[in-house]
Amino acid sequence: MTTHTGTATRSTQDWQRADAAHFLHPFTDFQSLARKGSRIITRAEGIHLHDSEGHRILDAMSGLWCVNVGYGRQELVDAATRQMQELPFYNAFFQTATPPAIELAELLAQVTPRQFQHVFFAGSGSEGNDTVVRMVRRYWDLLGQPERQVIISRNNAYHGSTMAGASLGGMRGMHVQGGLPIPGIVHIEQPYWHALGRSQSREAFGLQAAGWLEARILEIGADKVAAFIGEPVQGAGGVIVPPDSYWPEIQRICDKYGILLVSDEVICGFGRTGHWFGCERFGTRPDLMTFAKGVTSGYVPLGGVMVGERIAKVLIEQGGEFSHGYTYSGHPVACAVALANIRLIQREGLVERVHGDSGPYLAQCFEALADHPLVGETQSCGMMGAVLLVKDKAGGEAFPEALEVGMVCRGHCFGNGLIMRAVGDRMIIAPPLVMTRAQIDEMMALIRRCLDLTWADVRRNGWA
Ligand code: PXG
Repeated sequence: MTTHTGTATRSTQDWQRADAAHFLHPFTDFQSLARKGSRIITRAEGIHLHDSEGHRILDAMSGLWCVNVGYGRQELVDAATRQMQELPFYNAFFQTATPPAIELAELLAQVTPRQFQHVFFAGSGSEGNDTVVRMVRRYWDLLGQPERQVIISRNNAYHGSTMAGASLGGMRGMHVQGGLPIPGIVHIEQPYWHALGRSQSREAFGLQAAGWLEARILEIGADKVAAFIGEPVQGAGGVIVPPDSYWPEIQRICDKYGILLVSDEVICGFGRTGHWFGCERFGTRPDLMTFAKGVTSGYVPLGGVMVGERIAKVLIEQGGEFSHGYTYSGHPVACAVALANIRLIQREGLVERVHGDSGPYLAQCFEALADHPLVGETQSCGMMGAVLLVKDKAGGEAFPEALEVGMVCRGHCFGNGLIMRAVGDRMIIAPPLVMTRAQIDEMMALIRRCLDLTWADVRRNGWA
């Protein structure tokens, strides 16, 4: 089939040939992809993608956890067009600023929790987290405590792919490539009840998992610890929703030792959890908040860090120059799109909709999957959900990793017009926040069909 796009008219095979010849994809086994050929996504509207073979696909991952307002929103296109015509770029380095960057800073101060009145702009979530590392160390330096260097994170966290982002993340496969983590970053175990705490109640396990932070602080020495960072709900790690007891206890421990709390809201921010930010869902008062993705609904790249007044005051009043920043910090087109996107979220009441309607409905649908013979656990939070595929439903025993049952299921999703991600054997979704109940029904029917097909494979192969 031949596809016409904005740039060219070529056949799928032709796209795939050129792709394999020149394009090194992120997080990809290049040889394996070249053998199979990429799926070429050519256009999208609402919650659906179209590929170069004419398939229509329900995008239950919002692109990559980011297209929160759905595809094809004219308001965002218009905002970008107007800004490109008026002023496509100017920097914010040499005591200059542009109206969209200022206005976005002002609007972010309004929609984020009260302690945030300042923002540092970056181009992505990874750059945001690099900013976090430099900023917390700078903060403690300015306070005369330069020995406070250590940042504590968690196993199976994802905080990006730059040197600092990948170091903060708790993915071993990333650490072994490039000599990571960088010095001064350590990890504690994650609050994953099904894997680590099933002998106790969820709430008791939440307290135990938070206690691992206190134990590590005492081991290192509180006077050496700068900050703790975590995603309210671990996204790329498999949509792991922590017990409700976890975050308040983490906050108590950070307060007790005077340690900064960083909430990585790259996925959870801008309504994903049914609150503007995940910290509001789980009851923490972070000092720093990383954002990206949903701030522009992915239409253009933008990230950054909300800086709490505790830190902003020190940086501003005691600081001198903070030697950090990016060419695209406060990019006017990105900021103009973010402004249009946030105003659209406000106008359509998307956060309230996820909180009061679509989130609870999705939760109900996910709970209903628990009766499926393959399913060991279901979790959801706002417009995010996970289904854990297990070998033994009664005992919760996992499939051997080598069987890659999650990938088998993902294959059926691909074949049935559904984008759902597999993280090991956790099948996860994070659909656009604009999804209606009828569209949730459409998605759930596809998910159930793919689970049935996977179950049939499992039975046929004698895996359970
Ligand atoms: N923090 C969190 C919590 C993220 O999820 C980043 C930081 C980094 O953002 P950038 O914009 O630098 O990519 C992320 C990104 C996946 C997947 O496989 C998830 C992300 C990125 C790529 C793949 O689920 N999250």
